[in-house]
Formats: sequence, C-alpha cells, structure tokens
Amino acid sequence: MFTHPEIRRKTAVSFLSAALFAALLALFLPSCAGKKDSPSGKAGDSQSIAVFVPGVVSGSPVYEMLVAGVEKAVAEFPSAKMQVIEAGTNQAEWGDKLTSLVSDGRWSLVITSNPAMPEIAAPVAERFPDCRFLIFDAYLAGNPRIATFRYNQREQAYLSGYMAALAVEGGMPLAGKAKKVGLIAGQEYPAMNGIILPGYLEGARAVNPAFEADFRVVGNWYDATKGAELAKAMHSAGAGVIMPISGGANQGVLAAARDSGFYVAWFDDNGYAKAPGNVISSSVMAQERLAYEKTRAWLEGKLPMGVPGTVGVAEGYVDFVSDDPLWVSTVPEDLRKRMLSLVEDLRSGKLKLPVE
Ligand code: RBF
Repeated sequence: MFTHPEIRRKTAVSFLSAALFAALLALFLPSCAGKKDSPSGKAGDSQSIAVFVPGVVSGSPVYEMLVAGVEKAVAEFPSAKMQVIEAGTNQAEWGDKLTSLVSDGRWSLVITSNPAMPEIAAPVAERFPDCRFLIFDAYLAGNPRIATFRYNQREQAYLSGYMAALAVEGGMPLAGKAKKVGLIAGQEYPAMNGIILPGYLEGARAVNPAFEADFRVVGNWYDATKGAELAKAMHSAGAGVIMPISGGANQGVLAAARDSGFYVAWFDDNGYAKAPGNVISSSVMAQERLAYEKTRAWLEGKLPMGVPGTVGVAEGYVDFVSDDPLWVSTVPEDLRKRMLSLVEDLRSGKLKLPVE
C-alpha cells in the first residue's frame, strides 16, 4: 500500500529529451526546486504532498491518524496529490531518507510527525530552501520553512494517570492494591521523560499522593514480544494498570493484559475495543483532525510557517473518550463521574496544566 521513493537515475537520455523532461517537470510539477521562497503555501503552488512516516504506520496510532487526516484533506482538492513514505524503524537512516525524498524534487510539502523530526528536517530545509515542512507532535519556533504543532501531553498523560489511580483506589477487580502505575515506552525522549511520564504520575498523585510510577523501555517501537515481557514483569511487581506508548509493541502489552489479567491505559486514540474489559481509559489527541485541518490550510495557501502551535483539552485536541459503551460497561459509575469532572475542569480552565 505504501510506496517507497526511488531516486530515478536517467543515464542514457539525450540532451534533447533531458531538456524536454526538465521543461515538462517545471510546467506540470512545480516542486521544491521550482518555487520562490515564500513564508506560506499558496494556492496554485504545487499541491504535491509527501507524508514521511518516521517508523511504520500500522500499529502506531499517531501515524495512522496522521495518514488518515492528510488523505481526507487531499481527497477534497482535485489537483492535490500525496504519497506516503514509511522510513522504517532504523532511526539512523531517517535523515538520509528525508534528504533523498526531498531531493527527488516532486514535493512542495513534506508532512511528518514526532518530536525528533524538527531537528532532522531543519538541515534538509536549509539544503532545499523551497520545500516546506509540516510537523505534528513536535515543537520548533522560528524556522520560516517549518510549521509545528504539538499536543498538551501533560494534560493527556494526567488524564491517564488519574484514571489508573482511580481504578486502584476504587478497588476495580484487576487493579491490585499497590499504589503503582505502569508506563512502557518505546524509547526515552525529552517529551516522554519531561512531559508524559511526569504528567502521568502527577495525575495519579492527584488521586493519592502515595502513587509511584514503574517506567520501563522496550528499546524500539515494534517488538511486541518484549512489550509483553515487560508488561508481565511489571504486573508481577504490583502494577495493575499499565500504559503502553510503544507503537507495534503495544500489541504485546494488550495480549499480556488479556492473559494475565491487568488493566491497560490506552494513549493517543480510542483503544477500548482492543481488549474489551481490560482497557480502562483512552486519552486521545485529535491528530487526524489536526492533520486534516492543517493540510487543508496548506492547500488553500493559508498555513503560516515558523510559529509553533500548542493545542490541548480547552482547544478540543486532547480529550478523554467517555462516550464509548465499553468504557461505561468496564468502569463503575462513581469513578466515571470523577473522570468526567476532571475533564470538565480542564475544559473550563478551572484546572490548568500548561506545558512549559
Ligand atoms: N510513537 C508510536 O506510536 N510509534 C512510533 O513508531 C514512534 N516513534 C517515535 C520515534 C521517536 C524518535 C520519538 C521521539 C517518538 C516516537 N513515538 C512513536 C512517540 C510519539 O511521538 C508520541 O510521543 C507518542 O505516540 C505519545 O503521544
């Protein structure tokens, strides 16, 4: 379904056909190499968009939502085209793969997502100054060729930690007695160590200050066997609720939850149906909607570059899924009421949890 870019090497083309090819390219595919250095996209510019997925799409909610959102926007513009490129799990190759994608010259905008991408995109933007980058789940100020949007993940993780601790304090059957909440990450990175893990613990401690976090790392974003092993070890050590943020490895955590009987706090999208009865929360980011809106803005020539955006509960881009019948049937009413009241406090601004 996803095609990888190829650098086309034309070795035996005559001068004439090369010139013809270049002229046609300039006419029909105005690209990174052919545009003026403009601060924002303009309607009429090339509407060719590459979605650069730093990893693999399947199994990673953030990337599934990204692709779905861009696809939806592109489908609304007859002249717009897109291609999805999966850069794979070897992060050492991402910079070269991005460079080769952009040097291909077919894309006016590259859309990608994760907090490491601004640093990888900045030198590529410098080298190919007519290309623009739209990066979600990331933060960078002041680069006139890069637009970033991040979610308030302190709020998002706080919601998860609060529900996890409520499950223990409220005596839910699989939650155990230990005042411990588990978090399994694909890898360590600044947003994980500095925002998500502290926000998760902060939420748990808002229920009872005695809570501690058990934090473990898979070491990649795909190893479901390792995810299951870590989750089982964590469960044996007392954690009755585990939040997996480990891409494809999340599947192992879900399987372990079903086998061993513990709860899962799902992150990023709605996960209740992934293990009905085991998944007790879904703290979500509206990545699909944001990707849709910002891709549309680009295609309409209205996407400002260089000014980072942060969106959270009050703006409607971070939320807790409370209208799913599986949540209602799994979590007792008194705990659900406390969750809803927390969401309301964040929405109204009564509780403020800013990032930075
Ligand atoms: N999250 C995923 O679900 N799948 C991934 O493959 C993935 N790769 C990441 C790679 C890097 C270098 C970083 C910094 C984060 C990655 N994330 C991934 C985490 C993602 O950006 C986000 O923090 C979490 O999904 C929580 O919202």
